[in-house]
Amino acid sequence: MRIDVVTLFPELVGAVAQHGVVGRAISSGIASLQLWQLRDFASDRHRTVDDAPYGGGPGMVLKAEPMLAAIAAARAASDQPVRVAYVTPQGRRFDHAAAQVLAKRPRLLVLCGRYEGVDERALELAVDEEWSCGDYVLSGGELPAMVMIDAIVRLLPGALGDAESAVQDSFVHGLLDHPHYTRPQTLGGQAVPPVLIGGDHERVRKWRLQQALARTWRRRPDLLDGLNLTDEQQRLLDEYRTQADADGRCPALDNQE
Ligand code: 9WO
Repeated sequence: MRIDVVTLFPELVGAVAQHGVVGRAISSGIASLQLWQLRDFASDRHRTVDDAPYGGGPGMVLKAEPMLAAIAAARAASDQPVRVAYVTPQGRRFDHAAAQVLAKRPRLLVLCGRYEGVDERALELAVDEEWSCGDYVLSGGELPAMVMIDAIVRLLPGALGDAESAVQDSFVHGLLDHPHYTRPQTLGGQAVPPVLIGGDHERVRKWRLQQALARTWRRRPDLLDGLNLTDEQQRLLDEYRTQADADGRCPALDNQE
């Protein structure tokens, strides 16, 4: 997969390609990341990319022409067609399902805004889709672009080793992850759940699945609404809820507001 990013801070976005799973995927050729400095597409000798907003008010707006020129250059750098994505709180929520859809494409071109945003006419002319990583305002689109790149690239075939791929399974369920433990066996008076010590892989699998269901039910019941639980999952969740009713509250698993 080829990913192009238009940004005023290519070194910031490039950091995602220098570490860990994404770093390895890019050095091994599974993905490539091409960064386009928006300022290189300014046409005046001061390399101006922003201007005051029509209608007044504070801050600056990124000019349309440099953005459109950068998009044209990035688009033309490969023969394959590409969809242009803008990262903005006004976009569709970028979640794991969206990452799976985008990971099937051969190319993606991401635009990062700064200041108060991009001239709306550039977005209307060139943008095919808008993505939001969450309901907050940042100082620019670079961090959400990096979030998308990380989530997408790790899904590409061969990006994860066997051990890491197994971890992926819990998200494929659409559930929150189960808890994890490593040595020592007791810490601060807290023992590792005994089922994890016994070596019964089937009991471990069921316990982890039940923990994932319990956490999702406690913390993100909205995620369960979108799922069709298997008979086994429904049974494990019912069993947990029956026990939870008997035991009373479980603050550690509750949503912290
Ligand atoms: C600024 C602003 C000020 C008052 C009220 C609402 C406001 N929205 C913005 C705004 O969206 N500024 C953007 C900053 C301009 C373009 C890039 N910026 C950005 C992208 N901030 N946050 C994102 C973003 C993108 C994707 N997912 C989450 C946040």
